[in-house]
Amino acid sequence: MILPHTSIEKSNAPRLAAHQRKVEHLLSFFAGGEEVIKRLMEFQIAIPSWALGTGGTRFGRFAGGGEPRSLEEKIEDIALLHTLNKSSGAISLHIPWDIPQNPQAIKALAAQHGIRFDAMNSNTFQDQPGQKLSYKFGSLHHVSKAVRDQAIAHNIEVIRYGEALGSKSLTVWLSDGSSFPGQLNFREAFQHTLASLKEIYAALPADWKMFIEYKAFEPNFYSMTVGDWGQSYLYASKLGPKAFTLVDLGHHLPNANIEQIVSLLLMEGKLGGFHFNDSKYGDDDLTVGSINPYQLFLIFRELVEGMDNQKMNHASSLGWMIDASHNVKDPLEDLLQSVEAIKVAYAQALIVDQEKLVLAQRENDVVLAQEVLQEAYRTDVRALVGEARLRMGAALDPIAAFREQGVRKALIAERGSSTQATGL
Ligand SMILES: [Mn+2]
Repeated sequence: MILPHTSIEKSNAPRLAAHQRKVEHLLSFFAGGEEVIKRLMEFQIAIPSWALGTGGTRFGRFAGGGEPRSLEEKIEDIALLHTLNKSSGAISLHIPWDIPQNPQAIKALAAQHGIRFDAMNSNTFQDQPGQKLSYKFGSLHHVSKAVRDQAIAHNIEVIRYGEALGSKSLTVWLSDGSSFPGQLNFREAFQHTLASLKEIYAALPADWKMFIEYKAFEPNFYSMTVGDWGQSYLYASKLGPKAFTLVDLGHHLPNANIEQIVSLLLMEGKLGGFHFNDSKYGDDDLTVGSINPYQLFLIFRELVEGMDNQKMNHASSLGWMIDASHNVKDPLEDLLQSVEAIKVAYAQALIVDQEKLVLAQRENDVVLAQEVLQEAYRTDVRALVGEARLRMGAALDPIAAFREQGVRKALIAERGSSTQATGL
C-alpha cells in the first residue's frame, strides 16, 4: 500500500489554519525557532524491522491483522510511516529474521521510498533451525571454542548482508550471562567475549562501526557478560576506534541516571548509538515517552549539549533507533507516537537557554538551573515539530491521517487478518 501525497494534503487542509496560528505564536517570541525547525527536518529515526508486527509477552501473543509477511512488506510499512512523518527514513534489520534473498532488489525498493539501512543486528540469543551448536549457555563468551566460532561466523555473515545493502554498522547484543552464582568465571567470560569481538571487529569494513549494547539483566538473572555501560565501554575501548557503546533506554537497573551515562560516553567519544523505548519496571519496551517524558528530555538535553561540545552533527553522528515491541497497540500507530515523542524531546532540548544554564551552574544557583530546564520542558513545541513535518510534505497529525486513510484496514485487506511478521 502506498499513500498518495494528495491524501496527506487532504488530512492537513482542515488543520492548517490552527497550526499556522500556533507556529507564528512560537516564532514570535522564540528567536531560534527557525533553526529548531531546520534541525528537526534533518533528524531521522530508524525503525527496527521487529517492531512492525504485534509483539508479545512470554505468556502469549495477540496478533493484529495485516502485519508484514516479508522483508519487502516491512520496507513498505516503514515507507508508510515515512510518508506520514518524513522522520522515519531508515530501517534496522535483524538477521536471520530479515535475510535479503535479493539484496540489490531490496536496496532498490528501500531507495525508492527514501529509506536507508541503519545498523544490522545479529542474533545469538536463540537457536535457529538446523543450527549445529546451541547458544543455551551463551555465544561469544561460551566455554567451548566451537560455539564461539559459530557465533563469530554468524556476526561476520551479518556484516556481509549489511554491506550488500549499504548499511554502515553492526549492533551486537548478547544474552550471554549466568543465572546462578558459580555458573561462570566472570574473567574468563569477559576474555572469551573480547577475543570473539576482536575477530568480528577485524571483519568490519573500514567505514563501519560496531555498537556494543549492554543490558543489566534478562534473559540471565545473576550476571550479564555485557551488563552495563562500564563493561560495554571496556570492550569498546579495547577493540579500537570503530567500536562504540550503544545505550538502550530499557537496559538499566531502576532509577539509573541515564543522562549522566550519555554525557560521559559522549565526552569520551564512545557513544555510538541509541535504542529508544520507555519502561516502568525493566526492559518493558513501551512506547518512547509514554512513562517518563521528562527523563527523555533530560537525556536529549545531555545529548545536544554533549554533541555540541564535541562539534558533532546531531543527525548523522550517532545511530538513532527505536527498539520497542508491543502487544496492545497497532504497531504502526505506536511507532508514529514514538517518533513524535523523540522529536518533541529533541526540540525541547534545543530550546534550553544554554548560556543562562551555564551561568546558573557557575553561581551554584540550583533554583535557576531547574527553572531553565523546566522552562524548556514545559514549552509546548509540538507546533515546531509539526511545522518541520509540514515543510517536508508530511502530515500535521500522522496518527489522524493514518486513521482517516484507513491504512490498517487496507493492509488487512491486502495481507489478511492472521499474518505474522517474520521472527516474532
Ligand atoms: Mn536494544
